[in-house]
Amino acid sequence: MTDASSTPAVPVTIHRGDYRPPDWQVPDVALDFALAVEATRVAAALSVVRQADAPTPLVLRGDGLTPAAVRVDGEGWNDWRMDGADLIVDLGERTAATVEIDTLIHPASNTQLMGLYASNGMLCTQCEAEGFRRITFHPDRPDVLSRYKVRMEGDKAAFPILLSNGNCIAKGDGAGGNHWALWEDPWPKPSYLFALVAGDLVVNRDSFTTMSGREVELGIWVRDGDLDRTEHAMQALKDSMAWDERVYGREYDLDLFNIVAVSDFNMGAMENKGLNVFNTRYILADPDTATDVDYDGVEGVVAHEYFHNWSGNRVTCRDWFQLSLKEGFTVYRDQCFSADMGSPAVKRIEDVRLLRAAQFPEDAGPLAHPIRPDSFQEISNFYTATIYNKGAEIIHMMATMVGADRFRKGTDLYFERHDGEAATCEDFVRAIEEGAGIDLTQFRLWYSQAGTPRLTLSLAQESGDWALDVTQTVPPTPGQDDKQPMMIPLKLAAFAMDGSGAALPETLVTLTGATQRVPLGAFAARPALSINRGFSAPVIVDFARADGELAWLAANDDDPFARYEALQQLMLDTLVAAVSGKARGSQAVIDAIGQTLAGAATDPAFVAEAVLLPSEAFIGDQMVTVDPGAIRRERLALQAAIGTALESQWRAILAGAAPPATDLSRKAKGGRRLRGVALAYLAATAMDDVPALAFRIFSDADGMTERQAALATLAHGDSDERVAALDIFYQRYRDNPLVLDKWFQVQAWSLRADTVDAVKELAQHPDFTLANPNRVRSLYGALSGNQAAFHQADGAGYRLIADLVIALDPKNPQTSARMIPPLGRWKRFDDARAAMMKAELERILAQPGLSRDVTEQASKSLL
Ligand code: 0A1
Ligand code: ZN
Repeated sequence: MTDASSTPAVPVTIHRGDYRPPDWQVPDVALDFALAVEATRVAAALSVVRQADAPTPLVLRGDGLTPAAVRVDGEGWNDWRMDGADLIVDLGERTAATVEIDTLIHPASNTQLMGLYASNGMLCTQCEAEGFRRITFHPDRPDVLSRYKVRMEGDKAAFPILLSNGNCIAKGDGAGGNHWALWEDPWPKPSYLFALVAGDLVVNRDSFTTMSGREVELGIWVRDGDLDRTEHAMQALKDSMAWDERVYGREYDLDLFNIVAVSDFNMGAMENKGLNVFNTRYILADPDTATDVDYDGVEGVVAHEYFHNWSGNRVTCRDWFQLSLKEGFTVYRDQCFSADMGSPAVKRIEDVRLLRAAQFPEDAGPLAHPIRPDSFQEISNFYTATIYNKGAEIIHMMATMVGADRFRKGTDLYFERHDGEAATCEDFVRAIEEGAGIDLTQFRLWYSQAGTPRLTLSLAQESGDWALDVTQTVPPTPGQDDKQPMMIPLKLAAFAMDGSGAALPETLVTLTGATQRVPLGAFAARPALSINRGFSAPVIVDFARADGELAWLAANDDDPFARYEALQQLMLDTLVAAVSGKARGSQAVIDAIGQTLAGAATDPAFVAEAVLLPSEAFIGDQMVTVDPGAIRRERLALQAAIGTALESQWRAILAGAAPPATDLSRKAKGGRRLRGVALAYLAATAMDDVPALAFRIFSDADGMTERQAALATLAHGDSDERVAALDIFYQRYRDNPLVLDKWFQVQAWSLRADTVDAVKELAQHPDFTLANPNRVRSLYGALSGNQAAFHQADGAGYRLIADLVIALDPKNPQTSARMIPPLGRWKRFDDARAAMMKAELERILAQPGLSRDVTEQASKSLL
């Protein structure tokens, strides 16, 4: 039996404009847990203080709870009632009271993984956004901040380690093989930052001395056997702590910082005060089992959660409409950190690629919403690429406009002014405005208008001088038909291609009008324009440029991001022409890639990114009606042409030895990445020796980056080596869940024509389970990211995803709802596909007892 039924499907829409400050504050919370996997008793004592002028009942939110007892100021209390899932306590004329409530919860049957749940025998919590109300009755809104004292007691053998937020202030043995611990967190916090962990864990201990000389004890807690895979996370934690001091002047504020890794987790990780809880995927890494991408993921997520201590915890959100206040800013901070730790250009390319893959489609579809939404039904559905990644771009633009020093003045003011408060996006903008000295009146539209602005550019000549004409439009999105022009910081430069050296050096132009003319200066002939350098604004640029101009920029632009963009645009133009039957030859692309490869020895990481073909999905995004089959065919054809034409260069890249897997330097990682790209280009050709070559790389690999790249390449094909490699990989890693996820994933990513059937079969594999979100994502998430497979003409891909949504919803609505958006892109496809996609959404909605999460996503996806 599962308990998802506690989430009602009645679609109630919550509006940002309806915000009212809480009637009651809760300065102190004392929790007492009698822990057991099947049933845990929770005794809560809330000190409540009335904020409203007139008597008003205390509303405590609950989800699936029944109060076993209610006491007020120590006395049994009968003046309470249930209102749906919530508890209403009438406190009469009182302005303050202590309200005690006992509840009984069932961690083992909590398959939603929200609230207190069991994972691999251990107990852990996830409270953001509204999980605390599944543990005990509470206002459970982020503008109610409390000091927490947590006592927990449980079987010492089952739960030798007992952790919560803050510091452990007492512990001891209890009766019947029990032991207990008392934790206290001195910092007032909202309930979504509460955490508790109890289990059989081992720790990697270290310490960090803060800038004011305080010693902080660090602990990363994992299951026995995983300890030797925690070192990278520990290093990332220490690097993050030092970085936040250096770059933002922010110091850690407790004597203890714990991280716990759990294998069943809906998201990446959670920033609970002093006790971060992580998906194992973002903690565990060693060269044998983790790729370089995995290593970077660990570093980035550890940093992200750590940075939340200031941007999120010390200054939290007033309400969930302000989610991007903490998430956009924190993503921006972790992006800058990772850029500083590695290659800024490569990091920017990766971030922009992710934005275009995940956020641009969201902004162009039925689920589009501003980074500060106006309404929602289920807040879990709003942990989106828009809130996170577009939110980060909005902060990035502010930082670009004012420069690093003034931006720091703005953030200093923000932290100083709002420390200990639950703030709004408006508070942040005002602090930047005042601290950095800039007028952001028009810029605020980025918070309220959804949709990706589109800039249409053309060059004009005015008596020897050149100028750029810019028109901006913001497309209509659900509920927002008419848009106003935005304030857009656009970095540009212009170069003479004639060897004269004439140039307009990098300039930051702030667009404010619907049309604008930007003077470029005198050039003897049409200059090459380097536009949106460093991706200074999250916009789409329409600008027709000749292949020669793009090739020139790809080779000569002084901004590496702009070089990358020019080559990508050249590839994209070539591919879009081919898909629309207007083939124009691949020579320009081949020459530009050939030239870029000349820099492979100096900066292999950049070169590897630059020579990658745009994804099938991104090619589709350029078309009025996406033709998945033609896109796959033409992309593979271009890949094969490049593979053949530059064969000797690809083979030269693969000829040398791979850098040792233990070498995690920028150069070594780049070298491995480029080898993976070279192998993929060769594999696209029909050259006979490629399967054997890939198998040799697979077998000789001393680490997971090379091994996975070779396996993924083989998985696309039809060779005996494919079968052998998949089998060897499975046998070797069948006991390692994170690596087994990769085994599922490479098969679901496959370019083979039978991938949908393969996924269907893999879902029956004994190692497949719906209980683990990582496993679900590794199979089904990979399939819906595989454009030609998901959009297979007979609709089998759609059916498979809809079947999954229906099967998973009763167990884990949050993870189920996250699988829906790909089905909502039906407007972008031909009528036959659109009809099948809509039919699947309707079939989902016809299920009885559907969760609020899935109901909201599926019904909005049909609009
Ligand atoms: N605040 C976390 C993300 C997060 C949100 C909801 C969760 O519930 C399952 C878990 C994590 C972050 O930004 O990392
Ligand atoms: Zn976050």
